[in-house]
Amino acid sequence: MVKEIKVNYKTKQDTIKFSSIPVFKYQRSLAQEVEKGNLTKKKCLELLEQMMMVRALEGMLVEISAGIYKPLPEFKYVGPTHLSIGQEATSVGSISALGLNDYITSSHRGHGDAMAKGYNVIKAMNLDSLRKLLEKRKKYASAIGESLNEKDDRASLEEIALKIHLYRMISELFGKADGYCRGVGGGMHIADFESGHLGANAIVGGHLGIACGAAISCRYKENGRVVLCLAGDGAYSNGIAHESMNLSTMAQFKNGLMSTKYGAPIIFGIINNGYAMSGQETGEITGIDYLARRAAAYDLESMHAEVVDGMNVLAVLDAVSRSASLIRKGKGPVLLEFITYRYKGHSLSDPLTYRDRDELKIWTDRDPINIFTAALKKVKFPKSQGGSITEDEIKKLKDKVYKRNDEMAARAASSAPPANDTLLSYVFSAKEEDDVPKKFAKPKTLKPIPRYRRNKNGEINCRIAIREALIEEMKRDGRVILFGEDIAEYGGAFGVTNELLSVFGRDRIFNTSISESAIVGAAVGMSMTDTRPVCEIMYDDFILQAMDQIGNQAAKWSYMSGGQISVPMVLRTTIGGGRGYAGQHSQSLESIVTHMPGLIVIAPSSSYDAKGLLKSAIRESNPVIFFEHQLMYNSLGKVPLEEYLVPIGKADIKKEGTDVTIVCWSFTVAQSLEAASILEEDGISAEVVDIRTLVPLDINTILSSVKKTGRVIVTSQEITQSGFTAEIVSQIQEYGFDYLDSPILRLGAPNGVPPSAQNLEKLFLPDAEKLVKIIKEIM
Ligand SMILES: Cc1ncc(C[n+]2csc(CCOP(=O)(O)OP(=O)(O)O)c2C)c(N)n1
Repeated sequence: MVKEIKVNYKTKQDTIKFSSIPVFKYQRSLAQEVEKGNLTKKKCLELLEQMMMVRALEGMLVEISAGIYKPLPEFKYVGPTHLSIGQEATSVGSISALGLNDYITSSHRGHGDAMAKGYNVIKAMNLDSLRKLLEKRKKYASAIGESLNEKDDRASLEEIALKIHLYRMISELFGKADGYCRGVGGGMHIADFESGHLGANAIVGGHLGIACGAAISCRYKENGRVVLCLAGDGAYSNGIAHESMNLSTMAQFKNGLMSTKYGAPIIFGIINNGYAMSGQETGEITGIDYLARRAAAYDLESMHAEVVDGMNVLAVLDAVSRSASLIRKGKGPVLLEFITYRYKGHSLSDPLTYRDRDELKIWTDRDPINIFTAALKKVKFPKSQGGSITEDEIKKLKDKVYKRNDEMAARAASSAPPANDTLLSYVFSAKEEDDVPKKFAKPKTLKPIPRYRRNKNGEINCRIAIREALIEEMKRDGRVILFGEDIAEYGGAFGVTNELLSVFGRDRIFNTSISESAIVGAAVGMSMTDTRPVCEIMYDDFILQAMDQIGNQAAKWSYMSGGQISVPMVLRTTIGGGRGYAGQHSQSLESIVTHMPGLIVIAPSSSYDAKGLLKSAIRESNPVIFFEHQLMYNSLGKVPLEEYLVPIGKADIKKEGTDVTIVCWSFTVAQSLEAASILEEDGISAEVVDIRTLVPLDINTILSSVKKTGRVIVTSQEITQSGFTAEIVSQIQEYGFDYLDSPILRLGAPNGVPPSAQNLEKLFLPDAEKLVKIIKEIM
């Protein structure tokens, strides 16, 4: 397909202009807001209460760490202490501007974000939903000594819900089973998916790709939701931040290339507290004064960026409210830089030698809670709202907040830790395949679905088999969305996705920037928000660029969330050598991902398996890494016209034999079959076990074969050092030692780098002849 846009520049002299970025635009007073009717007394007290709740929670951690927290004098807190004291206005102001169904992502310093998200969801729910929520959370109500009563009014229900929220937050920090993530995530990964909190991330910047994916999901589903992505100033220098901002601002979202002109609905919020850990954003580790300047690099509207006074809850509320309404008109993304400060160090073990008291004083004089409290005391609220706020009212609110915190801390401290037998419970999601929701069950196509003719033997090549799997699943489920580098018009580096753009349109299959991290991160965020992304990374050599997103995000979120969510995404990529592409385009890096619990790893060897396994992978609830061998795309194999699935985790005996077992996967299956027929001529009967799925490994099929033959060789194109072959060898010797008549062998590539020269590449890679030679030595 020819692109809609012609590449052409008029060579006329000009200068590039950037749209300006307002700095501290908000200058209104609380009195003005109240007078205009923008803020009620109730809303103001809610803002204050939230800020106090964050301060109380974090103050508790300070005191516990110092052993002076009165309600729990003996309690030993073990865990991180990244406190946001001083930054409360940013968390509270920004999240209070969101709607009930909007999403947030947060960072290692995210207590305030989690507190505010839960709080605002409770406040925004209608009474019926609140009752339903509490019904669901009944066991937590009884854990804190509360019982639900039909006669409870809204205020009492809200109070119980807030207590439960706090109890579950503190329980998570204390490593207790009642925590939001059942105690396995801890404070740095706290998440409440039910309330739209898509998780805090301890990888600095790690969640920006996830937020971008969540926004792409919302955009695709046209659900009007906004994603607020909060991260520190340090995070915004990380590669994933740049990739995510670039991916989110891609012109195709807004210029009509896709069916709706709607910018990705995301607010990137920079919580600029002056320091990364100790590195200073301004004057030291970046070259700019305001990080908001960076927005000018990403789209022509400078992402509607603003610098906002992050110590003033009203300024934050105002900026995020305006941004959210811009976004809901399709004008996103937005970048906001909140200027704030953390009063404590990076953590409580930070000796704070890098800043002085004078600097701290400048910022403590601007304490967000004190400033807002002072303003509240001065302002005249209408009588209908209960009149002015008295000193006594504020004191009562503070007492209530601190008492509630103390009580919930005591409850959390004495609650049960997670049971030992849950140690590995949530590594993989046990979620069954879900029914396709009605809305997505019969997606429209732009033209009829192509049918691929078989040859007279009923064969198609592997490329077409994979394409058929994609087509069938895209047709079955409108939530299946494909994206990656050059997969639209170009069809991907190997032509697998050819034709799909003309059938499904750009909403369902789109090109991305060359941003491996953000591609995978977006897939994680999309899958967390109920779409079914299939992303493509051209060569598996490039997955090294995305390792955080694969290993720390995709693989871990089911576990870190305590099983709250699954991450149903597929990452397709290619492996293998034989084309002279050398060190950075022909590796077989299976073991890199098999080392990461939480990922399913598949490497089919035939057209039939590739199609059936990919379809299963797309319906799977866990993240799947799907390895396609570059040399397999043109190989023919029988594929029925009728629909079928190949189960994940089942090995397949490709040839039966009695004298020796060859365990293999992907391209080495064909080589093993070739070796088996050569051996046959010498009277050696080899059984070829194609594992098909590396994780979970069907060790039982391997062991049954070894039991029969007594001899085994494991082969793949990986280099031998620390490869997945070693894992299989180890499991055979662990569980099948008694069956063995000779040592277990392996054949991989030697421990070097794939060469380009053909003679060397041939020497480097395993083949049938090498297999035959090594097998004969043990017969
Ligand atoms: C990828 C990564 N690199 C380094 C760290 C160690 N680390 C934890 S927090 C932090 C500073 C982060 O700064 P910023 O994003 O400004 O957030 P702040 O801590 O100031 O809230 C560093 C370097 C990490 N957790 N992740």
